[in-house]
Amino acid sequence: MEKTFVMLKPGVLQRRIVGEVLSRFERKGLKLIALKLLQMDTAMVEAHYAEHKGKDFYEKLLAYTLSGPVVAMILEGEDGIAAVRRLVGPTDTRESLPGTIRGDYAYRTRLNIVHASDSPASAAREIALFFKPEEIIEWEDGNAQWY
Ligand code: FUP
Repeated sequence: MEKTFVMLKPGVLQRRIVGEVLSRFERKGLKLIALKLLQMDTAMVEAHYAEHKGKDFYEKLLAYTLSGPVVAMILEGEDGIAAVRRLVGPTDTRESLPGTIRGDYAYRTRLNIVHASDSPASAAREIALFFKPEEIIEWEDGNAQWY
């Protein structure tokens, strides 16, 4: 089982589609083990997007991410990181096909609706940035016995 971090960006709250987007992950069968609504501050957004510092889209990405609350979560599943990235679709919204979350809900790359960890190292870093260990609840999956 692999844990991955997902963040619904401020546009999801603005559009009142938190439930819809969250249900995409649930319906696929991923297990939700941590969830919170939060308003990030500049230091936290800078830490989260440190790899993009200096790029032409960085300042706008920061401003957008700070523009309202986000919903942060940890999802768990077999090959969870890749499974979630497949559901989310490519970063560039011109390439994200209908059926993926970005393909269905996002027109612009800058406003691409969700963030999802892209590697085990990013998942570990992002989970630690957003959640304390006691906020993660490892509940029993009743379907696991049938895998
Ligand atoms: P992802 O891992 O799919 O979230 O993508 P990146 O980490 O490469 O990019 C993070 C965010 O930067 C994207 F969600 C949107 C923004 N971005 C742009 O605005 N323009 C770009 O060309 C690339 C990324």
